[in-house]
Amino acid sequence: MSIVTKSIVNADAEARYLSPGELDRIKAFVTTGASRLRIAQTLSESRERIIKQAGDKLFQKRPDVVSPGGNAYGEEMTATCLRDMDYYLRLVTYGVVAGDVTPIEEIGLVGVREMYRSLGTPIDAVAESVRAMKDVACGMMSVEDAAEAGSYFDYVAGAMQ
Ligand SMILES: CCC1=C(C)/C(=C/C2=NC(=C\c3[nH]c(/C=C4\NC(=O)[C@H](C)[C@H]4CC)c(C)c3CCC(=O)O)/C(CCC(=O)O)=C2C)NC1=O
Repeated sequence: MSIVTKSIVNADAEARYLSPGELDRIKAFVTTGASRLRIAQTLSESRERIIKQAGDKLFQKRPDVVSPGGNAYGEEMTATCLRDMDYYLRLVTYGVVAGDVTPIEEIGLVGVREMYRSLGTPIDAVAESVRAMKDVACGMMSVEDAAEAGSYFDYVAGAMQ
């Protein structure tokens, strides 16, 4: 839910007007709108490049995951790993557009530790892949946009610590 919808739901539950604090937060959301849409556009348009380059960085840093016995070893498993990175990049774009981490949390982070544990996937390496995507993606943006985008990647990687 975006901050606009969330504020309206909360205010209406109490049959009241939006509070000054809520209006301030909505103002900040509207003011940052153009920048958030620009970021989401960059991430969407460059998704293949971001995932390819970040994947290369990850496998350089963590050769164990693509070595025999590693969780992403073999063409099919490596492709599944890159697919998971694509999932997280997509979720980051949802968060950026909504100005809210809730969609990322609900779609991709609830129960994620247990899931990766049962798959035998080293979650610290998944977090590393998210940080690598952050580095590649933020390198394509202005300093301001990179700071905004970076916070969502940090949120995902942080939830995997
Ligand atoms: C949109 C929300 C969502 C997420 C997040 C998601 C993740 C997800 N990743 C999976 C597997 C996997 N995920 C990985 C990923 C990796 N292995 C590594 O060593 C690397 C560190 C890492 C890549 C960065 C791999 C290799 C598998 C396959 C594991 C297996 O089948 O043994 C699976 C098991 C089912 C399948 O293979 O598709 C799920 C559900 N699915 C979803 O619907």
